Amino acid sequence: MPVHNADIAAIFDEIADLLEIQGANPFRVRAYRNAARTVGDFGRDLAALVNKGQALPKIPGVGDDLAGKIREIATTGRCAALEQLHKQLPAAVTELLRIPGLGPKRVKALYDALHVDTPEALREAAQSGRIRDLPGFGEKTEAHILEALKVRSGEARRFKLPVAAQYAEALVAWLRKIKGVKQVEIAGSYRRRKETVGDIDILVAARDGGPVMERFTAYDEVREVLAHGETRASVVLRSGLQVDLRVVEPDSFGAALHYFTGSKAHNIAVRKRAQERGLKVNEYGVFRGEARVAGETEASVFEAVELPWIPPELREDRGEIEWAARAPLPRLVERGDLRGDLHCHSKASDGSATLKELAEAARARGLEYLAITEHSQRLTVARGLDAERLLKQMDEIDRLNAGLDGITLLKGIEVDILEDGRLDLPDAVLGKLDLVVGAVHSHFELPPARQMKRLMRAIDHPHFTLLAHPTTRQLDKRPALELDWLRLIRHVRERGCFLELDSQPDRLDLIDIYCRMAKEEGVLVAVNSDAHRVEDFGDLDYGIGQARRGWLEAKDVLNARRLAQLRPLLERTM
Ligand code: DGT
Ligand code: CA
Ligand code: CA
Repeated sequence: MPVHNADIAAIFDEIADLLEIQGANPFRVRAYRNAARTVGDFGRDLAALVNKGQALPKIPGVGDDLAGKIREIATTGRCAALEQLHKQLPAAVTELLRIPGLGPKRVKALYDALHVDTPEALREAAQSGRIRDLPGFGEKTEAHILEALKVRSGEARRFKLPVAAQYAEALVAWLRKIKGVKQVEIAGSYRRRKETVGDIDILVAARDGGPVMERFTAYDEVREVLAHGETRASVVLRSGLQVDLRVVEPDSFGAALHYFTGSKAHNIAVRKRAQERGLKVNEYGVFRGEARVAGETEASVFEAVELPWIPPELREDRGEIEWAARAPLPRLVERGDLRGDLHCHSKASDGSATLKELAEAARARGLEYLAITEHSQRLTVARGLDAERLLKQMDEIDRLNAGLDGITLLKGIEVDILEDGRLDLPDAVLGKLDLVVGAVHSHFELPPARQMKRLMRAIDHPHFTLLAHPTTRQLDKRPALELDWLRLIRHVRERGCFLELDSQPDRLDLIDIYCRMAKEEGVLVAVNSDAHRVEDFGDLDYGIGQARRGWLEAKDVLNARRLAQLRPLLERTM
């Protein structure tokens, strides 16, 4: 591991923090702090110099002692003086220092007043409300500490969208029934359709917050009330999902909705834009001096900063503000734009429905075509099809299509991409299909260069059409493949192929940022259900959410084409 100047600076900073907590000589503390700053900003790589055997240059404020420590860190990556301090101070102190917003002064105050010397003791102190009463601390800091401890212990669970939806929608329905409640919306990452949410943020418009708070904290799913104030409360539901609730005056609802929808980065950028116009934005409204100029609706907030309303899925500060300021935003794809679905499984492999049941369910969901794409022979656990069974299924599809009204079944396969990039069925049979969906289901751990070669080779296959769940990520289970995605996407375009956005809520793959890359490179994305049961067509809503986060419009989506427009696109010409 190479040691950077920033690493040396971080060690000096931590030494300064720990010395300060110990009550060491302030000059010594300052010497470390100053050295941290100078080294952090120093123009040349100090570790590289040391490791090449060269003498350290003269650094202002760094005497012999500190220069020795720089050499030690540069060669070993460690610092005995820091390790000594770690031994002298309880582990909780180091833990506390890592919490953003807690500097050495506040850590020292916590340590002196509460004598917490383990992370458990610290958590216990926060949970029993002993931190909020210390001078200079409050409920907010206390909650912050608890949250940070959870993150550090890996306890902070994120919930997938459908799970969060299940709890949140029921709670919202219940809140809507409270007398005096004018509006209820879920804000936060949930509204931005992020694939997982850390907690649920609910916003209520009402003149009187009291009754709302009473009802909310008395909801029978509540396991623990973390905070209960006049206009805000936080609870943990039995499922472990945290819910933050805010009650605002109806006049402020739009401003509050904007604020709590976030993302934080987006909010900061909007606030900056307001400042440039002599305005102030917060959760209560937009203000010029004392005068409120907007806030009742979200659109009024955007208008005040000379922007059109920006869809929540775009609010990640990924250029949406700059874009909206100079040109109309894309009209993001909607579920109703989808004409078909190019990926599903029947009983023939690992699905639970017949072809006919799938066709009828897809038609009931407003689709006009559906590609049947069973697994291929290699995937024996999923009863993958060999050439013979696939040919038989193609005949069955012909027979079914003759009798079906309002929907057409397409002949496809989700063929395994083998370790070396070959496809798991003979070319002769692949050539007879309407489309070939290729997927990686094994050997996720190949070195990136080999993985890339494997995928490129598969895409080069003359019958290849669509790369299924391209990054292969599964939330909580498997990380995305680390590849040069720009290069791969360009290869897909050169070969006249397409990428899939698999709508299963634990995949949502293609990931938003690569959707946008595909759009910019002119590669169409198919938003598919990957249904294994008739109910799974409902997952298309989640796929659409991710597609919108990736800035996709209907024109960027392969299966937003009518069947007649789709057919020529499926013909490989390159
Ligand atoms: P999550 O819950 O981790 O999935 O993500 P969010 O985005 O729902 O974040 P959360 O629940 O912490 O806060 C909800 C929104 O409130 C967030 O998206 C923006 C706003 N917000 C929270 N803290 C701050 C802050 O310190 N500054 C600003 N400008 N906005 C904040
Ligand atoms: Ca949230
Ligand atoms: Ca929250």
